[in-house]
Amino acid sequence: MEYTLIKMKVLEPLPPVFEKVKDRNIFLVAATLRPETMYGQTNCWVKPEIRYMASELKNGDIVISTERSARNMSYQLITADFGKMVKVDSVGRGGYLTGQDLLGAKLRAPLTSHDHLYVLPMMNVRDDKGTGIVTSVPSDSPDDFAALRDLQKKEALRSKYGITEEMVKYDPIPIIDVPDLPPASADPKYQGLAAVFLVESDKTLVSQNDQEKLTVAKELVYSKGFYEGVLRVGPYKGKKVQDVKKKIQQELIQSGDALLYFEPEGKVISRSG
Ligand code: ZZB
Repeated sequence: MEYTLIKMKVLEPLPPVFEKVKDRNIFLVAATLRPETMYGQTNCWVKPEIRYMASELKNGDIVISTERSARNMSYQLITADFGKMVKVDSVGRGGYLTGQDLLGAKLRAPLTSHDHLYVLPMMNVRDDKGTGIVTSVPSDSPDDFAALRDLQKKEALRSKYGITEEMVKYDPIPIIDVPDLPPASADPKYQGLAAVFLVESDKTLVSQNDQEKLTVAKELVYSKGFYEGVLRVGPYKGKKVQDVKKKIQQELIQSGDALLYFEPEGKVISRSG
């Protein structure tokens, strides 16, 4: 599986786990199949309980990901030596940290219209896929919209994780018109917001925990939007996603904002758990 790894730069004030590497460039890296949706990023997701690792790339950047994906990266000419991960021991506890340590961190992400965005908690982040860090595009990803809506609505959930109202004051950005989503008969406020339309029109879909319903919605957005979608923003406004997806990926790589990342298909066998 080929992913685009999006580099999201950690901004001041740095979370305490980065105290000893203040002068370095630190990035959270998120694996995505949808580089053309980066115009609509509103936040970044981690799972508080997941263990992450800090590792060093060839160019000296520090990147945060699961250890499993750091190992994968080391086989992809991203690190200085082939097959060798370089753990940065001065980050966190011997190079390791948790999602909890990253909550509320301020980031700069490429292409989005927001100057900065925040690291927020999502329960459905998996540690066995991608980097364990996910970039959030609530306009086009039902999971992202449901999880962001949970945090916006539930003060108890925010306070449990030390998330402020300011960190969740980000509306989904209409970036892609998906044919029939919403249908012409729907409220025009859903134009360019396929995932928002699907989640809000199902009154029984109440939270990020409604996984089965979210999976159905996700498949619908994928099947209708992946190739047929038309961009509403940016230099490729009016163009079909399928015609410009690769170009947008290439540009992100050229500008240093992204890397190519491959992951073996099927069940991944991890050597160190
Ligand atoms: C931005 C984005 C925008 C995504 C969108 C999806 C959508 P798949 O098909 O299940 O492989 N993702 C990546 N890593 C993880 C993880 N560790 N845990 C949970 N989710 C993860 O889906 C790959 C997508 O799953 C990735 O693409 C990422 O979210 C998320 F508009 O990145 B995506 C209809 C989906 N729309």
